[in-house]
Amino acid sequence: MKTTFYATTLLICLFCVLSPVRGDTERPNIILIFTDDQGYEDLGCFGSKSIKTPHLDQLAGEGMKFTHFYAQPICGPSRAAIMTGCYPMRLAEQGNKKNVHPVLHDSEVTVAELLQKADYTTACIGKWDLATHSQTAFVPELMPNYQGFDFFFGTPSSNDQIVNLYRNEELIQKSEPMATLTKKYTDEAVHFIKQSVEAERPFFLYIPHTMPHTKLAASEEYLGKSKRGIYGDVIEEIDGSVGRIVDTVKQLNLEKETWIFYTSDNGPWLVKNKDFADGSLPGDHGGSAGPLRSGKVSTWEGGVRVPMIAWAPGRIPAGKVCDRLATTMDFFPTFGKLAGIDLPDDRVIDGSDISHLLQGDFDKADNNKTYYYYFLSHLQAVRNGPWKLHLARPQHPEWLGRHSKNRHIHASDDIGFPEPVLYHLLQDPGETNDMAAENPEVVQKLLALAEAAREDIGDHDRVGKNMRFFDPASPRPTELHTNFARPAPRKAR
Ligand SMILES: [Ca+2]
Repeated sequence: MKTTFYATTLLICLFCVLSPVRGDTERPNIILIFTDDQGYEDLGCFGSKSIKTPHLDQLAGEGMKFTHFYAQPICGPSRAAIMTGCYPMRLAEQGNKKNVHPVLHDSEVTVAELLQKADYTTACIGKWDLATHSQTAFVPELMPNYQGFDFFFGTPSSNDQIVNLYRNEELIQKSEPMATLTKKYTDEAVHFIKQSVEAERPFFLYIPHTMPHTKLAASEEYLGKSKRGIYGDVIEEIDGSVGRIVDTVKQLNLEKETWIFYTSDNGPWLVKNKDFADGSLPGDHGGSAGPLRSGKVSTWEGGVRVPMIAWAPGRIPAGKVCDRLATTMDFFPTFGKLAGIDLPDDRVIDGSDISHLLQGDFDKADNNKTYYYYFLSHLQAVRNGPWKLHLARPQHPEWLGRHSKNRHIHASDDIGFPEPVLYHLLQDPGETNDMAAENPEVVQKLLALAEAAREDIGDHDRVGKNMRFFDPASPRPTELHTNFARPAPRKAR
C-alpha cells in the first residue's frame, strides 16, 4: 500500500512539473485551522467574556473578522464542504450513498489535490472524518494520503469514545490520551512548516482540531486555568496552539507570504453530552453561540454561523470586520485564486472566490449571494441578503431517520414550521420576529431560490440534476434517507 502511495505521489509530482500554473502568481503558504464544535461567541474577539484568546484576538486585530460566515450543521458534512467547495448534498460518495457523515468519493477533488497541482506540499494534521465516521472501520483508500495530502498526522474520525492516532498510514497509538492531542497536532504543524521551508516548497497546512468536540480534555499546562471550566481550558489551549504557529511563521519571516484562516466546523454543543441529553452534565462542557439562536445539529444561525478570522499582513487590511455573507465552501476557489491555479471545469463548485472581501473591497461583494441551509439531505432554510426563510417542515421529519428528533438543542428550538417563517438577520440575529406576512415578495423570492436549489442540488425527496454520482453500477438514490448509515452500536458504560 505504501509503495502505491509513493508511486502515486511521484506521478502527481511529475504531473505538477508539467501542469500549467500562471507564472505571475506568487504561491503563498496557506494555513487553515478548523476547530470542532466551537461556538460563534467562544473567542474573545467574538464576544466571549469568560474565555481568554489573546493570540486569536491579535490575529483578528492584524487581520479580518468575518461575522456572517457559514459552515454546515455537523462534523462530517462540514469537512466535506471545506475540502471540496461544494454542498455535501451535491457530492459523490462511495457507492452513491448519502451518509450522515459523507464517505467522500475518491473522484471528488479536494482543495489539497487542487493545490498539489501548483506544486504545493500539503499536510492534514488532526481529524479527517471523510472515510466513514469510525475510528476503526474506515476506508483506507479515502484517508488523507489518498485525498491530496502528502502528510497526515491525526485520527480518522471523532473522539466520542476513543482516538486512534496515525502518522500517514501507520497506526502509532491506540486510544491516545485526548489531553495530548492539541499539543501533538501543534508540534507536528510547526515541524511541517519548518520542513516545507527547508524544501523551498509553498505549503498548504490543514489543521482540523479534534477539540472542542467531546470528550473534552486539555493538557496539564491549561487544565483548570480558564474561567469557563474544561471547555474554556480547551479553547485556551487551541489559542496557545495558534500562537505557536503564528510565532513559527514570523520567526521564519514568512508572514508576507503566508495566509492564515481560522474557523469552526459547526456551532456549539448546547446540551452535554449525548448520554445526558436532559442537560444534567455540567454546563462547562458546551460552547456558546452568543446572540445567535440554538447550536450544533440545527439550521438555526447558532448551528451553522461560525467565527472566522483571516490573516495576511500587507494583503488583508488590519482590524477590519467583514459582515458580508461567505462560507467554508469559498476557501476552495479562493485558494485556487491565491495559488494561480484554475478550478476543475468538469463539475459545479458551489463556493466563490472571496479575494475581494479579503482585500477589504466590500463594495464588490455579491449582494445576491445565497446560502442554503441543508441539514443532511433536507433543505430547511435559505438566506439571501439580510433575509433568512425557514421553509415549511414538520417538527420531526421522518426522512431524517435517527436525526429526525434533535436531542442536542433546547426544546423551544426543536420545532417545525407549518408555513415558511422569515427573519431579518441584521435586525434580528436571534431569529425571533417572523416578518413573512409583511414581506410577501421577499418570501416569494426566497421560495424560488429554494426551488432552484432543490432542482440543482436536490432534497430529501428528489435527486438534484447536478448531484454527483461516480459509481454507475449502483442505483441512483431517490429516497436518500434509506441510505443513511446506521449508527454503530453504543458500548456499555
Ligand atoms: Ca463538529
